[in-house]
Amino acid sequence: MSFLDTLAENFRAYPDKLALELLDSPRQRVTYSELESLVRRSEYYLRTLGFQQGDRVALQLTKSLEFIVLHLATVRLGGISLPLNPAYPPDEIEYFLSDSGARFLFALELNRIKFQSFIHRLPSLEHCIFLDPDDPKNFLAMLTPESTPGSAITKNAGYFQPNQDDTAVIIYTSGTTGQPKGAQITHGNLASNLQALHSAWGWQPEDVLLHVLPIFHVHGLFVALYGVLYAGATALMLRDFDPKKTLQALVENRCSVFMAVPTIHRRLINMPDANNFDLSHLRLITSGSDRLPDEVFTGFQKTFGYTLIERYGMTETGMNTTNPLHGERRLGSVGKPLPGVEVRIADTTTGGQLIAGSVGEVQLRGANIFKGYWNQPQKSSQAFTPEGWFRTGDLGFLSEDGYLTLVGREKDLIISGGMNVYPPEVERVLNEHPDVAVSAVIGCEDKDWGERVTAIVVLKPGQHSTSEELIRFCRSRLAPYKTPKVIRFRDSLPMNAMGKISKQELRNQDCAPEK
Ligand code: MCA
Repeated sequence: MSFLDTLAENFRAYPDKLALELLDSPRQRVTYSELESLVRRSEYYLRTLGFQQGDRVALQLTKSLEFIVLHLATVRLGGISLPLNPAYPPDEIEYFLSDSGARFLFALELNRIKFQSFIHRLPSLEHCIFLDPDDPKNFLAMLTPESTPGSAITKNAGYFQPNQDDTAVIIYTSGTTGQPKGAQITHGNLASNLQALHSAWGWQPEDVLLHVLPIFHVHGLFVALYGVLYAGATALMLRDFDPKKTLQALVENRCSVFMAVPTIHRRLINMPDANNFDLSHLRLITSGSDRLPDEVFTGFQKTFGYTLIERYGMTETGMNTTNPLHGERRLGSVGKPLPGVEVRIADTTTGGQLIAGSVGEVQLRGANIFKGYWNQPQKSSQAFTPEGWFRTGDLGFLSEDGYLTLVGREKDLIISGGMNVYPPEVERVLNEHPDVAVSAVIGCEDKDWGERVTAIVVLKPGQHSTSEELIRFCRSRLAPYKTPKVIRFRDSLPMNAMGKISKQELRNQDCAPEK
């Protein structure tokens, strides 16, 4: 059964039940039947614009009902949804739209002028619709039954019946080389991963999840939001994360499920009055997207009396492993493979499989693994071993009893607040600055972000750019979370024996230990 089948069943099974509520202003709430009718009207609207199966629909919107409804309408019509971070600057957006060949774009009204500077360069982009989800006369209000007569719910009204291999969503990920790549997530990937998580985490229709994550990533979109819709449960959503509002909402609404990244969990336990919040009604609290530091694991236990469930996933694979809901939630480990997911540890030189306890590359197989990068056959095949194992680039080991522990990465990657930052992408931007001779970007340990994006820059002779100027330059070309938080200047960069910049030496010298 596809996710779309389960969603359709839940539309029928829980017509009057609250499906989604956005707790921020403007407050929006819909039952399952209201959600279905908004999705159908959006499908009708897209069809009147000439939508065809396989069309790519880009969404660069804030976390809103508009985003969710348009996203669901796209996949139910057999299209490919392209969720985009609203903070991406125009250069990055132009690349995503052009690479994916998007035919539709829904973007924020306030970005209209920015988009107008490049839209004419995108021949496949036929429809740009600018919305303001904060306006009461917004897009959804315009989709009345009268304006969308063909969307009336009939018993036999259909939706796309996907093959396992049909792409449902493309999520762009950066990389260590070249431009970002569009990971194609198929209907088969979604169904298998949702089913696995449903049983591992004991999802129930009675569950109420507090949703504080962005919905343009796998974590917030599939693990949290789809998790709710798949279970016929309820999602209460905050657009932005705020520790106080989060604790209040968890308690006031007696939520049963909460999912977050370590930066968020740390900020919750650091609230001065955290002890006053009784979270004992929560049955499932997970942590992912970044390594969970030991002190956050134990701090959460001490403050809230709850042992966090750390799990491990990637954009290309969805969720791979989790600590158990019932059983030992092991400190420092990301748990055991989910049903249907195979995990092996491979020697980084020979590629041979290693025994328990030995550190090597984590490799994965299963119906959860993506089918490849959009229009990138070579990069797609490089992502797999000849035997079909997906190479994660993460280093780890399995214990005798099957728990996976991650110990590092083979690839040059920084994870800041749960967001992946690829240093070469930041270096490329810095090196474009006329005053910069060369730069190297590293992640320094940071109590709040996990890792802090730090750039070491060598200026051209006679140039005097300041760190503020270079940060401003990066801000205009990169999403804010990729922009270095710190820039240090040096006369030269240390080289290793291979003649490459030694990032390890830079980390030793330039990441001053935090007090
Ligand atoms: C915001 N800023 C950041 C980050 N987020 N800087 C570095 N790293 C970040 N992650 C910057 C802003 O640009 C701003 O900079 C300043 O920090 C404060 O912004 P604000 O919006 O207030 O940030 P925040 O609300 O404090 O956000 C922190 C956050 C957020 C809540 C931890 O980053 C977040 O929601 N992270 C979760 C990301 C996530 O869901 N990742 C999943 C992808 P300035 O002041 O200069 O303007 S990974 C995934 O999906 C895989 C499959 C998995 O396993 O989960």
